[in-house]
Formats: sequence, structure tokens, C-alpha cells
Amino acid sequence: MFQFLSLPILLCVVTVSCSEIKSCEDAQKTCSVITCGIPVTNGTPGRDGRDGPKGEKGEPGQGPRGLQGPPGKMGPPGIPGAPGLTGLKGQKGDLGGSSVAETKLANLEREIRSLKSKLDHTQKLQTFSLGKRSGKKLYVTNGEKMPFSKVKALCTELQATVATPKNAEENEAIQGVAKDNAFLGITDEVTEGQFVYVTGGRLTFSNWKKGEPNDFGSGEDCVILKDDGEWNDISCSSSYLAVCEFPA
Ligand code: MAN
Ligand code: CA
Ligand code: CA
Repeated sequence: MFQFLSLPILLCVVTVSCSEIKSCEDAQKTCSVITCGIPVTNGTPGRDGRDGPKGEKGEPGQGPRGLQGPPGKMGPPGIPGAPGLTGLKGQKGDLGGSSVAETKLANLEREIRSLKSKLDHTQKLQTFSLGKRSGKKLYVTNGEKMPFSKVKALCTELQATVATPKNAEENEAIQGVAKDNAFLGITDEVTEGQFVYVTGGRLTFSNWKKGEPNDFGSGEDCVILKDDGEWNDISCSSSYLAVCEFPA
């Protein structure tokens, strides 16, 4: 409220009455600012002054602590660390010029990579052209008819087995590939009347035509899948389509 009093030039405020004009004039000689006037009794108090400067931060409160706020933003990256210790010495490098053997080896390796790539492409093309389905056996025929012993030999040569349906779906798949009577990899050559897989084991699925197997005539120990999908036991020396089976 009285802040102005701290100004470097002190203002002299003197109040004198009319009967004291002389002393007011005297005061004018010594003070830079003089107010001369009629003496009065104390007036009403002045208005409140402007707000003072902000006080110092108070002590922490006593109430319960609030919940922890969310984590702040990530700070700036630290200063890079000192370089690590020197590593161990490496192996001796190749000689500038390669030997004849090394050049030949490099050429062979390049040729192998090229052949592998071509084989991979050929296999994909074959799989596609044969309609091979992922997880399904592949049945292939050359369209030739021959006795059962020849069919077995042919499929073995191809690292395959004679087509053997283990369920209705496979039975239909073979039927679709053969479109004619085809030998199956099933016989009762070992024990008459007891049909088994040529790869071993008792039958787990069959699709005999009504009245079959009948071991007709001088005996029938081989099995054909007829064009209608049903089975008939038949002479192993008769000629029927060769269908080979490739693993799923
Ligand atoms: C008939 C039936 C069959 C038999 C053949 C042999 O179709 O008796 O069971 O296998 O003849 O040709
Ligand atoms: Ca038989
Ligand atoms: Ca028969």
C-alpha cells in the first residue's frame, strides 16, 4: 500500500492550514513536492492496495496420498558407452588366387544349385498336372494292362506300391484315375479266403461286389476295382490296368 515511499526520490508531503501559510512556504523551499491545504480530521481509510508478491511454497499437506499418475514420457537417450574390448584374431583368409580344384568345385556347386531349382520347378509342374492334392495319396496309371506280377514290379520300380484304397474316398480316387478294371494291391495268395494288403496287414476297408469274392474256377487270388468302383476277386495271371500309388 505504501510502496511508493520506497521510491529513490522521497516525496515530502506536508499539510498546513491557511493560518500557517508562512510555514508552508518554508516547507516549499526544502521539499520537491508540497501540498498545502486546509487542515482536516482523519478521513475514511483508502481502498485496498494491489496484491502483494506470491508467497513461498507451503509444507506438504497431511491428507491421504492420491493415486500414482501414469508413467511420464521417455527421457532422451543416454550418452553412448565406451568402445568394447578388441575381439580375437580371425582365421586366415583365402589365398588371392583359387586353385584349379577350387574353381571346379565352385562350378559344380553352381550347377547343383541350378539343377535343384529346375527339379523343384518340374516337381511343382508335375504335381499340378496330376491334380495332386495336399495330404492325399497320388494314383497314377500308364494306361497299360498287364498281369498282377508285372504291375507289382512296375510300381516298385517307381518307388511306389500297387493302388490300395483304405477308404471310400481313396476307392473313388482310384476309380477316377483308372476308368477301367484295375488291379488293387490286395491278394489271398498266402491263405485262401484271407485277403491282405501286399504291403502287409488285414483289410480295414472293402467294397466287394455282391457274391464276391468267390474264388471262381481254378481259383482267384487277386482283386480288381471294376469301372463301377466295386471289387471282384480274379485270376492274378489275367491282365488289367496298372495303377500305382504314391504316398500322401
Ligand atoms: C464272373 C463272376 C466273378 C468271376 C468272373 C471271372 O464275373 O463269377 O466272380 O471273378 O466271372 O471271369
Ligand atoms: Ca482266392
Ligand atoms: Ca470273383
